[in-house]
Amino acid sequence: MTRALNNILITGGAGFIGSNFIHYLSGQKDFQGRIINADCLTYAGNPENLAEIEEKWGGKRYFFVKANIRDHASMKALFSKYNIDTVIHFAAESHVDRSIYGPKEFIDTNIIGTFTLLESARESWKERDDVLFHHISTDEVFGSLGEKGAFSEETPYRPNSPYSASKASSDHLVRAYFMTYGLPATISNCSNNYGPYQFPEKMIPLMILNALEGKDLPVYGDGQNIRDWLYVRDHCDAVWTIVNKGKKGETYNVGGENEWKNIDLVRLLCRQVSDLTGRSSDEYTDRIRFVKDRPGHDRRYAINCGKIKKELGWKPSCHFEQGLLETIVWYRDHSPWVNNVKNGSYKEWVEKHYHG
Ligand code: NAD
Ligand code: TDX
Repeated sequence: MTRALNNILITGGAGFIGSNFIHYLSGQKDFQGRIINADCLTYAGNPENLAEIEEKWGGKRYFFVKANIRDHASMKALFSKYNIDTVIHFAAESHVDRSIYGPKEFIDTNIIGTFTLLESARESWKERDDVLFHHISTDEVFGSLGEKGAFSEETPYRPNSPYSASKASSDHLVRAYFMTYGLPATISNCSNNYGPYQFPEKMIPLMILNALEGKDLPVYGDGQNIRDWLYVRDHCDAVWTIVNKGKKGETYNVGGENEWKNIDLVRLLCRQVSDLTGRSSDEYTDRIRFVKDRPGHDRRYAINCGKIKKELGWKPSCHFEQGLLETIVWYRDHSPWVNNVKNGSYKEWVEKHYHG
């Protein structure tokens, strides 16, 4: 049975990866359908990221709907109004530090929200099998690695933060809906993303902006924690590959094969910023500060993405130093976006465009 792929519901499409995905999808010649972006616009949601898409396709092939995935009636109405045949579920509370200081939103959105969306899909799709629910998840569900090895699809779940526990729970729900109700579903567990439109609470954009603004660069603990970085466009490509070719009921690990100790990454970033500004690299590295560690800070993540490479033919393609440099240049050249995000005035843009 081929997949319909005519009316794609993207949840959380105004966030970092979701908006990159919508940009990516709008450039795919094999896609001629409609995109419905449902996002409740938390602090992390900024539909200004999609101003060009709105301009080009708004009301024709692109529809923004301000809606909460926890609201069953709104979700059901969306499925019916737009005849949704594919869900790509990005919406989540995504920042680990926030989950430590306020876990409730993470439980509500990541667990209850995913459950509500699954129920809406099940009720709307009934026995259809030309549909797909693709759930976006994280490598953090697997916990922390020692010095060697990498997470595979078979690695047992051992989440350590409220964020990763809530994502683990949502993964289990998606799997259960496939096993119990036969809901056509796939899951991807991806490593750390970086690139344009990332909210500047996450490490890479935070370090870029602090460096450009002459502020301190706060590295947690001893800076020896390791993350596997993936350019966001490569992630989008992996998601689209799975949505087109992934086998229902399967999970796919997605990673950059690109491990960096935090401190080494920050030093590389200092060198690249210094090349761009012409100031000495020491001016930036002198601003590195080792600060109090994150509680429960996972030591190392690394992804074995052999399955998606072998079975679906995807692989990461962006070279890290190039991707990082492009990201620095993007933040440097988008100061209105940065200012709007930092002072919250993009909310006025939202009011004007969607409530005015
Ligand atoms: P983000 O925080 O930038 O964006 C999340 C979006 O979801 C925002 O637009 C927000 O308004 C929306 N949202 C939140 N709660 C909602 C709700 N209840 N109803 C409707 N919309 C809601 O997140 P991101 O970094 O783009 O991450 C997207 C997905 O990818 C998440 O599921 C995250 O767990 C996963 N992921 C992220 C990374 C990463 O490095 N950022 C890596 C692996 C997996
Ligand atoms: O100021 C900082 N200093 C610092 O040393 C910040 C914000 C982070 N860090 C460290 C903590 C991590 O080891 O940098 C690393 C990356 O931190 P984050 O950008 O907060 O990402 P992480 O916690 O690894 O989680 C991210 O990747 C997996 C996303 O936020 C998650 O949504 C995704 O699931």
